[in-house]
Amino acid sequence: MLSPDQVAFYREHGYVLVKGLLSTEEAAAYRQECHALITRLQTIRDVDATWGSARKLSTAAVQTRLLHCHDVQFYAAAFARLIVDDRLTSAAAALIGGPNVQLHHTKMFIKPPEKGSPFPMHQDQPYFPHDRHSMIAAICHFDDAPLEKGCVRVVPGSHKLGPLPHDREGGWHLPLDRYPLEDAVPCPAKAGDVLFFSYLTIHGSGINVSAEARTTVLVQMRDPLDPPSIRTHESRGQGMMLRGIDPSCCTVKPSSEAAAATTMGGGAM
Ligand SMILES: O=C(O)CCC(=O)C(=O)O
Repeated sequence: MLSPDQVAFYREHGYVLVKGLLSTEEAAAYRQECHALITRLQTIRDVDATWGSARKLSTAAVQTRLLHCHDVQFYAAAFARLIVDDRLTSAAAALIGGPNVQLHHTKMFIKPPEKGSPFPMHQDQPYFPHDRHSMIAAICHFDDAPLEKGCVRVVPGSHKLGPLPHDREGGWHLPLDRYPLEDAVPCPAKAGDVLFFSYLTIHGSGINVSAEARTTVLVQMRDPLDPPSIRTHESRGQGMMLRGIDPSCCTVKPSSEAAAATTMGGGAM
């Protein structure tokens, strides 16, 4: 469980880095799962997810890469255990501010050594807007992420600005000249640390120029009573309850469409 100080820090700054949420042994085991998964996937498809806009942040002549997989819990059971881990979901519940935590999606990122792609500064909100802005991300670190590995950077307090206009080209991002990565606060992390932040918190990350990969899984979660404002970014597994219950299934009289979705295990997207 998070301390009241950690929750207060999150409310004020829009993020909180929870040290040692996982043990170093657990982090090492998840790291192995991630690298084994990407090795399997690379044999069948292109796994690079570098944003078009990120290319503009690369100063080196070398083309950066970002190895990626969405919804990792469908690929290895270890990740299914991670997303219902009581330590993760109790922290998420404290930050969301209710007893219930619902999955939106997960994504694994491996920033390869020496050329791991950056993320331009952005809010996550434009990707999947929700009415009440309860959405949070938890970035689980499976190896150390110092500054030179392209650790996540945040703009403290930016969650209070509400949704900001973003450029859409090359991935939703804030204007590169007005939001330089270097101006944001770096959040260097150790293996086992988890960085939580609001989907309104401006964040990004630099290039991994170190000799080691940076390995993370991001879990995006919300209050089940916070409906999506538009139908977008839907994915397999969305709506799964990670903690508590989904009260929305019993609060409205189901229309025939909603009843059909419930029967198919669809639930709220
Ligand atoms: O993992 C990172 O460095 C940042 C990820 C991120 O910003 C995102 O997925 O929205």
